[in-house]
Amino acid sequence: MPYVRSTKEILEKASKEGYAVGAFNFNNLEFLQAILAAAEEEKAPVIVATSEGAIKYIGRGNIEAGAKLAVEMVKTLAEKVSVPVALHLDHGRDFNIIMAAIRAGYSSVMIDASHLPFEENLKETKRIVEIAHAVGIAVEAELGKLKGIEDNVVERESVLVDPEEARVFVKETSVDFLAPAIGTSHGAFKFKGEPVLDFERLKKVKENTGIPLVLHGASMVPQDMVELAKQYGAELSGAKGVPEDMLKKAIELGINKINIDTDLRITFVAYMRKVFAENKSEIDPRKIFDPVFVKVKEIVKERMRIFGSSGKA
Ligand code: TD4
Ligand code: CA
Ligand code: ZN
Repeated sequence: MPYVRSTKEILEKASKEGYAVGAFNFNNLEFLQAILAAAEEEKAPVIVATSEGAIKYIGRGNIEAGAKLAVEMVKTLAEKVSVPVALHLDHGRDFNIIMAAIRAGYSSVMIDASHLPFEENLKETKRIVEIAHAVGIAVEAELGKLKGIEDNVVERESVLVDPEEARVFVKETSVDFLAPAIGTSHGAFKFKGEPVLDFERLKKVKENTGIPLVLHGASMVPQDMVELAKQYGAELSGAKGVPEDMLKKAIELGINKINIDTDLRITFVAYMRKVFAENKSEIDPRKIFDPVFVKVKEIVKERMRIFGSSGKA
């Protein structure tokens, strides 16, 4: 099915029916193909996302070219599957990149001005919403900051989303989706001790806003994958992600979009290492990639089942 014009189409259904749609990051054709093959096999709606860095990478440094090629790749491949596919700009900070994505035909953009003071974040978000809505696409914004694992408790408290601010922010900006910081962070090292997410805060944000919420930094960092990578020489001590029961609880409390990048990266790296180690004289990149991307596809399928989006297309 077709590339969806606005990510809103996908997330409004998820919100009504109480499940979450995975937003999976890609930087090249093979990752994108693996994600879409997983979606097709699971009959799951899917969001594929590029960071600003991904757009630069795809465009070999040229932003306009990168955004355009990303759209072209996604549209071409979306025509060949039966599930709805949206393309999203993840963590847009640079106005020029956000505009390039909108012009190129993305289904939604994130304006990440969460590092700015509340009023400025609100103003920036409102400006992007006006432009994006004029062309019929959706906008995601962020409140609070994704924590670093070194933050102490006092700092942590101050960087998490304020539910009262969320109410005002959504009303004033008309933003379509909101990413509330509730204790996750990007990457493979999310928690120093036990994983903790602020579910009370999430619940209040949902009550105060009523719109689809987004969980960033949601990779599970499966320990078997970490062990596999380590077995073949990776240095990943202390790698830890969000447990499955916490993801499910977050979905129950109103998360409808879940961002996953690290789980794909770690699966890719673990199996690349394994394939290299086991096939020392193989020099055909296709023979190296094929078994690796089967594993990337499998991890995407697993996530779709956990998020409840399987069978929802
Ligand atoms: O928003 N994301 C994905 C972040 C992608 C970063 O890409 P660059 O390296 O190009 O900047 C997430 O929330 C993913 O969270 P995860 O838990 O998978 O790290
Ligand atoms: Ca941010
Ligand atoms: Zn993120």
